[in-house]
Amino acid sequence: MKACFMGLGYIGLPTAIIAAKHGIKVTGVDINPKVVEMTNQGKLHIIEPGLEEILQEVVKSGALKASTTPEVSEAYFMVVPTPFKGNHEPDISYVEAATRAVLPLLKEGDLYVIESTSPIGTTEKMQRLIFSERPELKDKIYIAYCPERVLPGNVIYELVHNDRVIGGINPQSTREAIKFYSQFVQGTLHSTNSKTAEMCKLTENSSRDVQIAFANELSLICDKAGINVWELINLANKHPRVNILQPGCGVGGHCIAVDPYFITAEFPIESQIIAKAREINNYKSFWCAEKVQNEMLKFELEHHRKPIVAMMGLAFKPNIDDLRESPAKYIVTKVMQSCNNANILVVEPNVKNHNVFKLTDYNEAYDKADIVVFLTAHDSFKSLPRCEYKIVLDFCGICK
Ligand code: SAJ
Repeated sequence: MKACFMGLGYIGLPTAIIAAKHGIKVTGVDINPKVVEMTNQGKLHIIEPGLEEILQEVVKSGALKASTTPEVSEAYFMVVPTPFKGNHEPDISYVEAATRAVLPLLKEGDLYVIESTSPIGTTEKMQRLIFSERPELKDKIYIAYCPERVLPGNVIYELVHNDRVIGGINPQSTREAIKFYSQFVQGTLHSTNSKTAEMCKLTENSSRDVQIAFANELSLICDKAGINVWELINLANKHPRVNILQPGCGVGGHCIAVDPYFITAEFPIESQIIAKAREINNYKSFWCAEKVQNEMLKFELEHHRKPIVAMMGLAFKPNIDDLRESPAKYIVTKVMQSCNNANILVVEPNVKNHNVFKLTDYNEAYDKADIVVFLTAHDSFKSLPRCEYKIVLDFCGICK
């Protein structure tokens, strides 16, 4: 079988590679010629442990080929970004552009699947677009939505073992899509309709956002009440039906901090909790930055000199090098702006160089600092010695 993956990003590329590894002849398409060139050379342009070896294998065997234009196939997958516009309105223009690119190639019996996180009704919208341009294909091709669920860093395992939700525009489409994914997915493939599958993806990430907001709200209350929030959550979680997540310096990445807006934009009256959770999680980053600034001011008043501050972590979550939409990066930027970059040591052990921040080794920064601010709970920070002379602001539970 031949399949065409439109988009070779964090999800499209790994999925294309795993599909190719399982005997599917894959064309991976990206508008960025550099990505195409690297992929054809067997080089990963994203960071994902273990994936480059498999890429080299499938490129060498001819199972995967990258291109800037799609090729005639039997199945087409839209795995392109769906960002939001200025007012948090979802932007599905990449999905539409990818769909238009494959439109002329579609023929009877083909499968068309959207994997990109999408607002409710996107699959039906693309169905209308396809049939308005190619009316002869009506009821002759299969159209479905199947969201990805993988966690960066564990993609190879999760692509194969996670359950998936597959929603067609009709039962035949769902069946055909299930047939395709069963070639490499060992998890259960759950069938539904396209709107439910779209909402399911948004629900999963909004649910996590709401749960993190609860933990972040507790951290604000505990800060005022003089209670250690980590101890509190640990104790509350001893209840058999309580399972609170961890507070942090805000919610980052391009999924959890984005997808809830796809619901709130369309259902502003109904989605009160979802909207509030977004607000709380955004506010937490602002609050952390203020807290650092206040501590710096206090230090200066007491010691008649400016403090040296170590900002520990830039990545959006522990043990990765991904800085996109990172609350830690936001806090570091805000603090640096407030003091003209003076005496701020920025640490990110998973990144070698950064074009904006001059990075300092974490041991060195910790040694030199008067104030240590833990922003991302990287494992490497956990082995730092405890020093009672330092002021420590722990926003991510390193010292818990
Ligand atoms: N975070 C906390 N406290 C926690 C857990 C996470 O503050 O207890 C923060 C992290 O530090 C980070 C943000 O939340 O800033 C998001 O991290 P994450 O690990 O929760 O999620 P992502 O964005 O890496 O991946 C999520 C996953 N979705 C769910 O767990 C419901 C993943 O399965 C999805 O495939 C992915 O979004 C996606 O692509 O949608």
